[in-house]
Amino acid sequence: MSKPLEGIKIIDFTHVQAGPACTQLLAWFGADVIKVERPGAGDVTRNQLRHVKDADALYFTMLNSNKRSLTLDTKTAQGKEVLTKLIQDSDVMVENFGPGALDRMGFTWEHIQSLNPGMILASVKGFSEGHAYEDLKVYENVAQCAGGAASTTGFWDGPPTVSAAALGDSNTGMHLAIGILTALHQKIKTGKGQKVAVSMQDSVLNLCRVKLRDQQRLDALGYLEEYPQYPHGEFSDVVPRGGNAGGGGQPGWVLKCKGWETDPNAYIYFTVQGHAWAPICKALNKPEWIDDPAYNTAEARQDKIFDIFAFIENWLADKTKFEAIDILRKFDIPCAPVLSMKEIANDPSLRASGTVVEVDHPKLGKYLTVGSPIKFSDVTVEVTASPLLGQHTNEVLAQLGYSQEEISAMHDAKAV
Ligand code: CAO
Repeated sequence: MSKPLEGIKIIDFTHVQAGPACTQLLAWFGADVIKVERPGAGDVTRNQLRHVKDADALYFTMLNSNKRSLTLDTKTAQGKEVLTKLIQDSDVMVENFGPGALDRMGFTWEHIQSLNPGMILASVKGFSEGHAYEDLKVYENVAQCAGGAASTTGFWDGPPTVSAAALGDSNTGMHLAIGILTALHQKIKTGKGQKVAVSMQDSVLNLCRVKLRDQQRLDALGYLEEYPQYPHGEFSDVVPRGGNAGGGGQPGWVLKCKGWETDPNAYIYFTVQGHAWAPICKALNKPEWIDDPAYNTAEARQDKIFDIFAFIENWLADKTKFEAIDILRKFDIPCAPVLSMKEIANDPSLRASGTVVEVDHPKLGKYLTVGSPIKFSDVTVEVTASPLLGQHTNEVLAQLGYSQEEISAMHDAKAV
């Protein structure tokens, strides 16, 4: 069966994580993604944190599956000529170079449009065009700090904290993918391409939307009732770090289970969802709390929520996280075990759903990667190995119409 994006040609001029995460997604869904890399070097992540000598690092293989690799020195005249042909022959070009790099290479948006009016140019930058910091180069944690995530993550008595989730990188790539698909859809109607730009700061902030909500509530009220600082602690004039609080209006916390003294992940997340109060009391064997006015509303529970969590931890003391969830799930309580990466890697459900997949790589051997988190009823996503550096150079050049002699000359001139 053909894939949904089959026939869409994408020049993948991306590196590190933000751009490659976007183009990998499009490649899974069938686009022909040609990764353009500098001859001899390639994407810097091919070499970063290698654990097998002479084999591409997992950082690269896990972000570049299902693509083809073309080496091209786009600063040489021949390289520019090949890139020009590629632009004329493609639907989308994705890039996440430092600010101004594409212009310095000679491929301004105006020039790209003149070469191919249908071209969609999709860019990731740290900050949006016109922003006071638009000239800055940006990596993941920088974006988390600039987008409001770090200031609102962590505990109130600790420093701003970055998340392990790639809110700045892969998250921005996912935003860009949505932008590209939207532009492709518009092109069906107008026949025209356009520029799609996503900044890492904006993408982080988009996920921190509820914290901007909280800032406005704090400005108006002087307190935030769902934060651990309420009612006993102090609020300043900025949204505080709330530790492991729910943030969405349902109080919750990470609670210790049996074995927490030695296992750093022997915890569950427990949510005291308002309308689940009666089942929670039943599960905890505390029926007298169900109708007790000191407990039976969210407002009444607020000033003793940490006493309630302490009571639940006491209940959890002789149960592993998995035993606890097996009991709590019968009462419809929103909760989950804190899973370690090792548990996730070996989780049979994640393997069965194709979310964790094993891939065979010619040099690296078998490795695990995260497959498509998006599931379709009519599309099967197969994850194939990432390309070796320049693996498809000759093939792509031949498809662009170059003869074997011309291709050999380009190799000799080190343009590819
Ligand atoms: N042939 C010839 N030159 C090439 C090339 C090729 N195939 N591919 C890249 N280059 C050149 C660029 O043209 C650029 O040259 P100039 O600076 O001389 O004009 C040069 O390589 C460096 O590119 P860069 O600025 O993108 O790379 P960097 O390592 O200095 O910075 C990064 C990396 C990620 C900080 C920067 O690219 C950036 O800020 N990108 C935008 C934000 C982003 O995506 N960050 C997330 C990365 S994931 O954590």
